[in-house]
Amino acid sequence: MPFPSDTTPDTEVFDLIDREVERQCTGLQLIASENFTSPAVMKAVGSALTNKYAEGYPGKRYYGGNAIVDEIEALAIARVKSLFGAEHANVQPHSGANANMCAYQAVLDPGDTVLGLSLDHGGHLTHGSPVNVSGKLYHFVAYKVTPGDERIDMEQVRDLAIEHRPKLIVAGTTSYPRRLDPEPFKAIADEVGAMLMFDAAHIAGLIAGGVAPNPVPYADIVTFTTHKTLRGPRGGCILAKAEHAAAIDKAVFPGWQGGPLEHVIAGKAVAFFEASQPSFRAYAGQVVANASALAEALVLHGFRLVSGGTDNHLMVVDLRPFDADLTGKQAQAVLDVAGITLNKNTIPDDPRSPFVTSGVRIGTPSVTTQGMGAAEMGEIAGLIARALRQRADDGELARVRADVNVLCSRFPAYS
Ligand code: DSN
Repeated sequence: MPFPSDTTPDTEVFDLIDREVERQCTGLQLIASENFTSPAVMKAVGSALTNKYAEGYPGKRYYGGNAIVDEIEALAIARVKSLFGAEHANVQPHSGANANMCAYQAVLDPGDTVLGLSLDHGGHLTHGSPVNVSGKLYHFVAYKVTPGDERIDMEQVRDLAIEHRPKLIVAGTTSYPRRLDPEPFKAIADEVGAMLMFDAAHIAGLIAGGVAPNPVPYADIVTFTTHKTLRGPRGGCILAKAEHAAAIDKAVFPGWQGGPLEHVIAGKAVAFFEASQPSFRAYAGQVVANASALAEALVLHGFRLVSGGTDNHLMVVDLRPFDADLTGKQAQAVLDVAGITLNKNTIPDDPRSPFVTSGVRIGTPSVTTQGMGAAEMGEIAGLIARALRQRADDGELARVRADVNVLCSRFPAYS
């Protein structure tokens, strides 16, 4: 039987997709957690694998017809274990948040004590925010960055660990611009008899590319998303020491999830292959170099950077020295008009609410995928400063928008 859309194409949805592709390709994508995934990854995600139910794991499924799907999932598992040097991998989590909750379920009981980085100091909702299920199910104690250098306060982590004796310490960030070293976390975890979980969502691609330290040798469990610096499809992944393998797999299925998204798992397998290629190391290095270049250029335009700069793919910009009246919310809206997409972000101890904020977060994974380099980072800083300084002038915002178009047309994300 023909499909209805064979004769009556769904122009409504596909016109919207075309418009979104145009938005992505004609504007600057500076959200630190986004990227342009490859056509090969998108081909896998758009494949007939979406038709298949495969509850269970390779060789142990609850449905028939999974011989090929088993090979695909086994390939994804083998590739990611090899990429990060892990003993065990589960590639089924639908997202980073799911991966984290599954990891907790695998090794914690409700009410157990856990240390995690405070959300407004660069942590994640699933690191114990009171509005998230992680904060409701477990007794999270938050550590912070220091008021002085705005870097994670390892003395405080140790003091809190000694005081609260957590069962698990979570290292990991979503808006932290500095190198996250797993070794000192492991030393503290060992000192208090805690397990260590490392949430590498943001930096998985930097780790795979050899420009950030690999937490796998140190952590009991490493979780990450596959769509940020790693440049794969939207999804999550868990790596673990062999001793946690059975508990992790049980927590993912049947604990938290039902049928795995095998089309996305195929996309993950493609992304793991791509991340193992020499060119990906060059990419990861350029992401970091571009972030440094952009950070330096922003400082020259009068912005203050949280912690004074960046070691990774992102920076958090305190807008107040540039313009005391400018909020992160306004900056995000103004820059949207100018074709520059980024997100408002709290700065440590932000006096404004998380919905308003005094800062923005900027990342370089997407523009680096497009092939931009240090010269373009200088241009981008100038465009951001121009738009924000003259935000009341619609004509100037339109001129910035036109300049953004020209810049992006020189670096097409997709041919
Ligand atoms: N939404 C992700 C980010 O932007 O960092 C975290 O989940």
